[in-house]
Amino acid sequence: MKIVFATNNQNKLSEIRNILGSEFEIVSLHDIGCTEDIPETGNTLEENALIKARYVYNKYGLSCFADDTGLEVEALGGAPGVRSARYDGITDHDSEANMRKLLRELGDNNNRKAQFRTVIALLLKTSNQLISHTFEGKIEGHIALTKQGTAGFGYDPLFVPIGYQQSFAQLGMDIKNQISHRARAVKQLADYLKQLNS
Ligand code: ITT
Repeated sequence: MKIVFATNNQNKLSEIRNILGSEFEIVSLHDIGCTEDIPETGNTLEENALIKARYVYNKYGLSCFADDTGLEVEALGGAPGVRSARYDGITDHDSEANMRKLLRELGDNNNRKAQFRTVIALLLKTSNQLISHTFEGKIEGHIALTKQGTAGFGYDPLFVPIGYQQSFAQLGMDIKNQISHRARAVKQLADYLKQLNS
């Protein structure tokens, strides 16, 4: 099955291709000639995932899915959450600046509990209808005192998943892709698509 993954984030793309395997042909925005930065104007992860999927479906008429992910830190009332990409408030997608701000905001707070949450919105074109569905995956953990490791992307050097002593950036892609928020949401997406196909 061929389906567009509406993302400009190459790290997400390779994670999802790796998790879904060869049964699905995942085409990127770049592959369909979409170079726009789709505005994420929603107030929730769900809204933003749907905005991105709808943008591609309306413009290209192709089945697609989009993922919006947030890091939710308990002591910060769930921030950065839906604002994870632009948490430092100055530049979009500057992971180093975002991580510096997160460590600054948390200071020496003992409550470092956090979770990553991914919402995937799917818009699937069938012969007679448009199917819309969302899937959610999360993983709990905590925010380390300092950055650890170099693998992964975004906040991975700061996030230690529950049951582990190392950050996602130390654990590496193979372990992250077995347990992560995105892996859990993608597993539901894959099960749903397989059951539709059968
Ligand atoms: P899209 O093109 O898919 O929108 P994006 O990078 O804007 O890509 P999100 O809005 O979903 O992605 O994610 C917000 C930020 O959260 C993102 O820029 C990363 O810094 C961070 N992030 C997302 N998924 C992550 C993960 O698995 N591990 C660490 N950080 C992550």
